[in-house]
Amino acid sequence: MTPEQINYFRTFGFFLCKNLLSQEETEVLSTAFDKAMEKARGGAPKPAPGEKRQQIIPFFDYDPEVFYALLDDARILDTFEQLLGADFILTLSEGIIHTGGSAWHHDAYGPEGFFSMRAAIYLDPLGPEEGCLSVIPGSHCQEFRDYIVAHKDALETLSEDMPGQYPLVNEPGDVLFMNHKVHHAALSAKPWRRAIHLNAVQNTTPEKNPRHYDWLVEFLAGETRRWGRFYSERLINSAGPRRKQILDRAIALGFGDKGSITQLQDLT
Ligand SMILES: O=C(O)CCC(=O)C(=O)O
Repeated sequence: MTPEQINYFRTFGFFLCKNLLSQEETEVLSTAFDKAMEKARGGAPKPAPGEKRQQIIPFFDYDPEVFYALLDDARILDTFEQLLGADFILTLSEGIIHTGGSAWHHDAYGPEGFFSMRAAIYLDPLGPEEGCLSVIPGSHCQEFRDYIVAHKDALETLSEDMPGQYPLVNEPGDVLFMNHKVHHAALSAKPWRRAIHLNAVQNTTPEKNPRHYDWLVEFLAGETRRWGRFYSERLINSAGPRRKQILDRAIALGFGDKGSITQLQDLT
């Protein structure tokens, strides 16, 4: 990322990298995604419009060959590193088939000066009609966020009319880097948007910042309770030095290789 792009991310809370992946790469991901999600459903048909979305976490062991490559991809890792710091921590991978839109919300909300984020790869062309993700730029900032959370259901404004919303029109190959604190929504009921998420968080120590550290440990503990073990043995054992670095800190803190196995994890 250029310094201007980093400033953009810090100011608005997101950055959409257009064409980060080639069409060929996206096609490989798309085919692997469909097979992986079908495998995760045990061959059952995908959920119908309005039914619960299919969300597989952790996801990458359903096709290590294709998906692990994302964890070793300098285009993604360099960006995480520039935004989160060189010692950032990988958390969970996700595969999602949406069955409709998403209401306005934010995800994990770290204390002031500390944050987690996602890289989202939407595999389909998506405009507002198809439910491309919309964000409220700047809503990662505490005071703005607190007003939105306190009043968003009492604004007499339809979700679709939320002021300040910015639709992130997607073409396959784009990668969205987004602070988990940013308010976001998908404002169309159109089903079957397909997304891959990679999640990551900043690192810290009790000496550097006890408040950030306590939040980090509780965040990792909460994600483990909710979704299970982050990394399979295979994901750990096949790691080169760079991937190893983004796994090691969670493991050192007592997470990452601990927790229940909730999805396919190739343990050999
Ligand atoms: O509907 C979407 O694409 C976004 C889903 C989302 O933000 C989430 O799962 O937290």
